[in-house]
Amino acid sequence: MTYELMIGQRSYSSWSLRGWLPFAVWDIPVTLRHVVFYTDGFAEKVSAFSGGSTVPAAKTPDGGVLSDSLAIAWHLAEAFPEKGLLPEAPGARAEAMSLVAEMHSGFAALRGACPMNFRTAWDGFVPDASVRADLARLEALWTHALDGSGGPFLFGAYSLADVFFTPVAARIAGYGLPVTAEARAYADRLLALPEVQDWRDAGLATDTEVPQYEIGLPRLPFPMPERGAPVNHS
Ligand SMILES: N[C@@H](CCC(=O)N[C@@H](CS)C(=O)NCC(=O)O)C(=O)O
Repeated sequence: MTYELMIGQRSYSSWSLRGWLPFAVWDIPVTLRHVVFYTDGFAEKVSAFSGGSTVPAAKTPDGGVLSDSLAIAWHLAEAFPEKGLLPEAPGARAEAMSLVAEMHSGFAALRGACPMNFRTAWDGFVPDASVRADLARLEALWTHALDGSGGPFLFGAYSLADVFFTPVAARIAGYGLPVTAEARAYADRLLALPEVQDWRDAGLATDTEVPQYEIGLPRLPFPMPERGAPVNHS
């Protein structure tokens, strides 16, 4: 038995991406189950799988049910301590956990105004004051972590903190959000990961356009950076 993971459309489901990336990056076998937003049966399928109403949701090999991306992340970090999903040093580990938690509970304005959409970029998006405040907080968190670790990821080696900010990187790219050159470069490093490129490619190949994600601005090609090197786990 392996893990089972239920996800929505890869082009749009930011929380599904957060749930799936740890399995992909740290090479944890998983069987995917797919559901499609805005179609009949979505709620019933999710409920039958996890008892909840949102994706991602996962089942552990021994039948434990995880109905939230944060629970999936904490569980995998605990179940595979040797894989280093979180930094080892206690201070860095605490800060990484704090960033994951803040991403999970916060940035509501940014998430609301800029739904993740890997299929297109938008021309002329103007963030309002609440989105700009979220971006300022994001830059403060990223600068503190990257300056402290020296990069290339928030805590040096790739961790769950990077996983949780990957959908934000997609928003920065897709909406052309005004961030510092350092923040944009970090966002592009997240999007360059082979696993993220695979996720987007699979979404482009299998998803259909969801009209609810249309925001009424002219479209541009999504500025996906070139495929980068795999994460170094040593
Ligand atoms: N807190 C949840 C949020 C998950 C969430 O909102 N997922 C969205 C997809 S990205 C969803 O399933 N929406 C369907 C719905 O709300 O009916 C988590 O982190 O897992």
